[in-house]
Amino acid sequence: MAQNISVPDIGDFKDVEVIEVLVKPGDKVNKNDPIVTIESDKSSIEIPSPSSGEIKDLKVKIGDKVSEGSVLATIENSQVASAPKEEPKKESKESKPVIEKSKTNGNLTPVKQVKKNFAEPASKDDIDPIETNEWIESLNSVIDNDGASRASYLLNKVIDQAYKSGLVLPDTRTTPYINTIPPEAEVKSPGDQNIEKKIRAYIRWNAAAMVVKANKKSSELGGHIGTFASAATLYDVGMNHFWRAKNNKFGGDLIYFQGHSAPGMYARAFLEGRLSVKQLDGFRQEVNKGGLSSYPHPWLMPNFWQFPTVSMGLGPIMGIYQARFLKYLINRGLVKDEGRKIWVFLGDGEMDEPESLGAIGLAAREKLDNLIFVINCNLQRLDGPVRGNGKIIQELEGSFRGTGWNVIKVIWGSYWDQLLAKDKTGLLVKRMNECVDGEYQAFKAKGGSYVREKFFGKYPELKELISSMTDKDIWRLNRGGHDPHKVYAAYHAAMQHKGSPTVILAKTIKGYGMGKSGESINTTHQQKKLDEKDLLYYRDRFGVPLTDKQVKNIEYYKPKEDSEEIKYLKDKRLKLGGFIPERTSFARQIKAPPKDIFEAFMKSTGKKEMSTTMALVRMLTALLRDKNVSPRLVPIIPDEARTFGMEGFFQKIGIYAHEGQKYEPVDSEQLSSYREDKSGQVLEEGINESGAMSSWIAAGTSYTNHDLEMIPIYIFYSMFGFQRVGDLAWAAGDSQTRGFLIGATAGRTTLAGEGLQHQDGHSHLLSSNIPNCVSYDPTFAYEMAVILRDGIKRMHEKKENIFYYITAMNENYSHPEKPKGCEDGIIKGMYLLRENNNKGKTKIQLLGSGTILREVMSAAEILSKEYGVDSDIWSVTSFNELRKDGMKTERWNLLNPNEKRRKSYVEKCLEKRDGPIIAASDYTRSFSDQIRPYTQKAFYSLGTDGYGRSDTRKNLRKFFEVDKEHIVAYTLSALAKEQLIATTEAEKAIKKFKIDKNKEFPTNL
Ligand SMILES: Cc1ncc(C[n+]2csc(CCOP(=O)(O)OP(=O)(O)O)c2C)c(N)n1
Ligand SMILES: [Mg+2]
Repeated sequence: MAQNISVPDIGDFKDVEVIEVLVKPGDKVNKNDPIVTIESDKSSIEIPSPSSGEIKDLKVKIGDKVSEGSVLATIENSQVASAPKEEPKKESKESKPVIEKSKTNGNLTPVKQVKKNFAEPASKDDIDPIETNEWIESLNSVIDNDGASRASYLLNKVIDQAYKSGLVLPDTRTTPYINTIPPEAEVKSPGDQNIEKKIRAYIRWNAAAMVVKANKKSSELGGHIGTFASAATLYDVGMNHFWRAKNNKFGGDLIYFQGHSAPGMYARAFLEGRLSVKQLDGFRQEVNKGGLSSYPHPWLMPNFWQFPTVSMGLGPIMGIYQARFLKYLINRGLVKDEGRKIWVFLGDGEMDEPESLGAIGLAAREKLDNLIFVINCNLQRLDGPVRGNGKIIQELEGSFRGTGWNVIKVIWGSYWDQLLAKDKTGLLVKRMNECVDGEYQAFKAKGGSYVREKFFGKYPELKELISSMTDKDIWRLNRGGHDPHKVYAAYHAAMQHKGSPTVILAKTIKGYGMGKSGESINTTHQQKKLDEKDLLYYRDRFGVPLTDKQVKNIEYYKPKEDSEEIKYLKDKRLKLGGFIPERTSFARQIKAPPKDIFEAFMKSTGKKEMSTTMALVRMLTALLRDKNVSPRLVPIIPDEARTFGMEGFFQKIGIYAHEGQKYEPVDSEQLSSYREDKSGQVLEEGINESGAMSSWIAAGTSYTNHDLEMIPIYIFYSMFGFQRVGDLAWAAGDSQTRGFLIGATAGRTTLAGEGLQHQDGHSHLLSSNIPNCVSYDPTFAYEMAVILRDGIKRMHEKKENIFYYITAMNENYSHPEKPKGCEDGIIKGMYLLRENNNKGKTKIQLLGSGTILREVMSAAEILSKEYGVDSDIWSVTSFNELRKDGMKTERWNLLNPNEKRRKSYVEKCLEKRDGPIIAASDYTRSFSDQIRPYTQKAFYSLGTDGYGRSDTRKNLRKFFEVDKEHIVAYTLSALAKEQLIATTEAEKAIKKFKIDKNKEFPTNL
C-alpha cells in the first residue's frame, strides 16, 4: 500500500527550501536512503526514507518550500508513514566492527596476584599501635584467605562508611614512594640478561660516540648523550620483548620515541644492520643525502621515523589521539582489533607542557587501554631538577590516577628489594617518602658515602640497616628504570591491563654511566663532548670491548654478524615481526569522486544565496553518497558543528562514541537530533583544537600507520587554527599528513560581529610557511568544488604528501555559473573572471580573493559606469600557490642566465593586460604582496592589516579600506599616479566617498 513520506520534526525551521530531489518515481529505496535535501539559511539536511520500497509519486520539486508534515513523496511497501526515528541505542548490523581475539606477544603470562600489602609507616599520631596492627593483620588475613578482590571490597565498604560518618579521609591520589608492583608479583623476564646487558652497552656506546664524533667535526651540530643514557634500559626491554613490528600478519605497535633520545635508536639500528658507519657519521648532517636527522623527522627520514616528537608536548597529545583513532577505526569496522598498542616515551620535564597532560582525561574517559605512556623520570630537564622541592613521580601519579589511568611506578631496582623486605617498621619507606627530588639527584651525583650519611644517616635504625654494606654496595642500589627486571615486569603488567590507559613512571639517572662528565649533574643535558678520559671511563663502566686506541679514535663497536649478541638481537626482533622504527605504507588509493558529484555546484545558484561554508557542507554531503569516498571521510569538529551548519551529520553518519549512546537525547524527536554511536563517523572533539588537530593528524597518517587511506576534514574557526595550533600543523607537515583543514568563518571583515580575537586576517600567511601545505581562499562554490576534488585526487588517489588549507566564509551571496575552462586557473591560483572592455580608454587589473573579490567586482562596475575605466577582474584563489610558482620561476631564471627566460604563471596571466594592478583580500597586505615581484607592473595591495573589531561587514570593510568605495578611490588614485588619468578624478572620488584622509592607518587603531 502506498504511504506518504513527509517532513519530520526539523526543529524551529519553517518554509525551508528543497534544494535536491534525490529520487524519481519507480526508484527502489532502502530505509534511510535520502529522498530530498532541504536547506535553511544555515544548514542543509537530507530527509531519509522511513522504510524500504518503491517511490510512487513525487510531491515536491527543487525550489519548493516545505515545513514539518509536508508530504514529499509516496512509497509502496512502506511500513512507517511518518518521520523516521531510529532507536538511539541501536547499532546497525553492517556497522558491527570486525572483532578478532587480540593477539598477544607469546611470552606474556598473567600478572600474579598481589599477596601482601605493606605495613603503614609508624606515625606519631598512632595512639594505639597494637590496635593499628590488629587492623593490618585482619586485612592481611582477608587477602590470604579470601583474596585481593574481597579485601578491596571490604575496604571500599569501610571507606563508604567513613564518608557517611563525615570523616575526613586521607588524600589517596598518591601511593607510597615505592614500586607499584611488589617483587613477589613481578613477572620475570625470559631474556638472557648477560647478552642483553652487552647489547645495551654497545648501543649506549655507539649512541654516545655518534654525538661526540659529530661535535668533533663541528660543535654547531649538537646532540644529546645524557637522555638516552638514562633511558637505554627502557627502550631495550621494549625492543627485545614487547614491541611488535608491522608486517603482513599484524598491524604493528606504534612507538613515539622521545625526540632527543634519537641517537639510541640509530645505535640499535646500526647493530641490526639497518644503518651503516657512514650514516652514523652523518648524524645531524642531512643536507647531503644519507645523514641522520637530529630528531625523529619523518619528512627527512621517510622510511625510518614515524612520529615527530621533539617539540615537547606534541608527542603525548598526538599519541593519545592516535590510540583513540585506532579504537575509532576498530569500532567502525575498518581495521581488525589485533591488540595493538601505542607506546609514548616522554621526559619528566616534557610533562610541564600543558599539552602533555591536557588530554589525559580523554584517554581515561575513552578507556584507551591500547595506550601506554612511559615517563622517564630522571629528575632533571635542561637547566636542572624538574621539581627539586617535590617529587615528580608522586606529582604525576596524582594527576594520572586522578583522571583514572593505571599507574605503575618503577622507582627502585632489585638491589633495594632485600632492604625493603627487612624494613618491618616502614621507616625506610618513610625516608623514601620524605626525600625530595633535589636530594635524590644529589645522591646519585655524590657517591655511596654521601648516600649513607644523608639518606640512611637521618635515622639510626636505617644506618644500622645498611651497616654491613660498603659504600660501593650502597652506590649499587639501583633505580627501577635501570633494572631490566623491574622494567620488564612493568611493561608486562601494562600489556595485560584492560579498561584504562597505563602510565609507567620510571625513575632513572640522567647521564647514567657518564661519571663526572655528566651523571646526575645539572649540566648533563647539554653534554655532547666527552674527552678521552670521559670516553675511557664510559667504556669501562659498561665493559665495551674496545681498545684504548679505538676509544681515542671514537670507533663504533659492532660484534660480528655471527656473534651471540647480534644473533640474539636479530632473533628477538624477528620473533616480534621485524624492525622498529620503520615507516611504510601499503594503503590502497581512494579513487577521486567523479565530476558529476560536484555538477550541481558548477551551476549558478540564481537568486539563492549561500556561504562557501554552507556550499562546502553540501559538498561533503554529496561525497557521503560516493561509495568509495564515504566510509573514508573523517569529519572532525571542535564543538562548532552548528556554527558551520553541520548538525545534519549527527543523524546521518553519527558521532563517534566508544560506548554508543546511553541516553535519549533531549532533541530525539527532531530529524537532526544528537546521535552518538559506537560506529559513528564524526569526531566531535569538544572545545579542543589541539585534540582535534591531533585526531586530524592521526587520520591523515592512517595510510602509513594503519595502511588505510582516510580523508580527514577538520573544520574550525580559522582564527583558532594555525594561530592556535601552529606547532601541530608543522608536525603534521613533517608527518606527511594527507587531509583537509578548513578554516571556516574566515576573513577579518567577513566574520563581522565576533571581534578582535575571532577575525582572521593572517591564517593564510601562517599556512604559507608550511612547505607541503597547499592553501586556497575561494569565493565561489564552483571554485571550492574544483579545489576539493583536486585535493582528493592529489592526496588520496595520487598519494602526494601534501595537505590542504581552505578558507570558507559565512557571508551569504549568490554564486555564478563556472566560467568555461577556468579549472586550471583555479588550481594554479588565479583566472580571468570577467572583462570590462566596453567603455574606457584606461584599464586596471583588479585582483580579488575570498569575499573581497565581490567588493572588487562591485568596484569594477562603478569604475566602468561612473568613471569610464575598464578592468579585467581576476579571481585569485591562492596568492600562496602563485607565490610558490613565482619563486621557482625566478630562481630558475637566475640559475640559467643563458637560457630563454621563463615566465611565472602570474606573469603569463598579466603580461598582455593593460594597466596597473590592484589586489585586495580579507587578509593582511602581505598576503597579496607575495606576488608583487612577479607581476612586472605597478602593484597596489589592499588588505586588512590591524586588529579586527566587531561591527557590520560594511563598516568593517570601510574601516580596513577594502570595500568597493575604497577600491574605486584607490584605483583612481593609482591610475593617476601612473599618469593614466588626471589626479582630480581621484581627489573627487575620495571626496565623494567621504574617505577620511586623516584617519590613522588601521594598525594604529
Ligand atoms: C616545546 C619545546 N621547548 C623546549 C625544547 C628544548 N628542550 C629539548 S629537551 C629539553 C629538556 C627535556 O627534559 P626532559 O623532558 O626531562 O627530558 P630528559 O632529557 O631529561 O629525558 C628541552 C627544554 C623543546 N624541544 N621543545
Ligand atoms: Mg628529565
